[in-house]
Amino acid sequence: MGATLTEQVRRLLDDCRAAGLGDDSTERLRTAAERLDEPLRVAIVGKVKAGKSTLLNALVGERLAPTDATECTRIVTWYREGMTYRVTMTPRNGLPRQARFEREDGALDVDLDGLAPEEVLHLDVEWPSSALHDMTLIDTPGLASLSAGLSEQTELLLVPEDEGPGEADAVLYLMRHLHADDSRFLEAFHDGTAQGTPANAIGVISRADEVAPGRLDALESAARIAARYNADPQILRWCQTVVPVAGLLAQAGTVLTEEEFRALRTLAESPAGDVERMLLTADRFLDSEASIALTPEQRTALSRRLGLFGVRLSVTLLRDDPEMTSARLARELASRSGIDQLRDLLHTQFAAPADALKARSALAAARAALESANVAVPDRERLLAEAERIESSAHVFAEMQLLNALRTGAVPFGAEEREDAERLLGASGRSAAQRLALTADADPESQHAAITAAIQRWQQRAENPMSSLEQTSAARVVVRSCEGVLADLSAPTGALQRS
Ligand SMILES: Nc1nc2c(ncn2[C@@H]2O[C@H](COP(=O)(O)OP(=O)(O)OP(=O)(O)O)[C@@H](O)[C@H]2O)c(=O)[nH]1
Ligand SMILES: [Mg+2]
Repeated sequence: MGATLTEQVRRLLDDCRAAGLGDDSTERLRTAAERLDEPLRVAIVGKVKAGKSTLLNALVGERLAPTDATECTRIVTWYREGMTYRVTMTPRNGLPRQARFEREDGALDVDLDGLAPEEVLHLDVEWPSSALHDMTLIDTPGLASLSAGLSEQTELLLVPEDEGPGEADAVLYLMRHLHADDSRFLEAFHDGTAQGTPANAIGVISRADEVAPGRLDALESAARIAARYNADPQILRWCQTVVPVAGLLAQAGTVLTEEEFRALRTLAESPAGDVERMLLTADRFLDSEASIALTPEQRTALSRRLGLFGVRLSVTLLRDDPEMTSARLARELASRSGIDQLRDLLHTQFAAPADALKARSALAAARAALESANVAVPDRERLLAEAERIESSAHVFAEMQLLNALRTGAVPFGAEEREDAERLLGASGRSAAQRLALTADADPESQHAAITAAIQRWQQRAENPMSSLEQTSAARVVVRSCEGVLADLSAPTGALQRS
């Protein structure tokens, strides 16, 4: 078997370093090589108060990122798996240094040692957490508004300097309000960058429980809105899919305490009429004089922890099932929050093709270093050609590129063909069953039949004299993806997953 994509890219980076492209490049190439061994980096971005830090906590499974208006929410903060609990602060001027921190109700409270948030480039949190094993998560300061643009540090994450890779391999875009300017909001991140393609971005309708205020079916409304987004070419230009997530509910689901559970039970057992009235608005819930055995402090805590929707939902669930335990309630909240679906997506869309996404970032680094190098460097042309060769020979890049082209409408197919192509290219997951829209336990014969039919279908599309040049070459890429799936299905172990 030939060298894997990662091996080829690693060799290219080594060769570039050996070619002596200059001091700046050496450092960048070294960083790029190290990145190949690291977990995938996923940045969470969105407007101010979109729910970024809350979602990060829900993904990690513990309260960690501060969610209130502490100064640390204004600093880009990396959360990565570590052997020990440690926070490193990189000041704008000066060397990185270890920072002291406390945990306030779970959330980290980092001592900036007298520096203002603006004077800190980023914080780096190392945390022993299996959730961070495959993915480093990066919390970013909220965008004040569309026109204000990205903060300098968020920009570095997403928008590469001189054509190199951004520091993040993939992005979650949180959108809270469903305004007409949503797609422009997404566009703002992508402003002319090669990195900003749908292959590495997922859109999230965050704070989904607030989509239909006061309604227990808010999450269904949010799901309908997400479905509309998923059919909107303007949105799909920028992210491969949009899902609704109620981060606060998901976070509550991971850290519901016995005390909170008891308070919710008290509410569920109080006179229904009183409870309904007090749950109409947040203000009423906090101020109500109703004779319910919860102190104002307890109500404040509940509403902060679960939101009004979460309280209402919990009360309903507890009333419906008097046997409900704290653990089951927590699971119920988490499963309704949409976080599992997002986790699955992160896995199929980011973690499974992580090597490809990282290789893509590394190739961008190599190319940037080569292009900015002195033209007199003897090996420059040869290495540029090698970068080109790796890029064009790795089918996974062709798949990503075609997915992007389909999304941006650069290759005009009808809706049905486009969906078929996207699925076969791995847009809904990279396993054979997912590409073929079969259930995971589909027997080998049906998989075989489905893939053979797909090959035939797309072969014909490629050979159809009515197909345009773009359509023909797109169809060839799809055929090649299908052939790869067929090869895996026919392999003796049968279970090799293509990457
Ligand atoms: N109802 C509801 N509230 C949420 C949800 N997610 C976050 N919030 C609340 O929204 C506020 C902001 O949440 P954060 O997670 O700090 O949002 P952020 O995007 O990190 O905010 P900045 O970093 O300040 O831009 C907090 O009061 C959260 O409790 C959600 O899913 N539902
Ligand atoms: Mg935040």
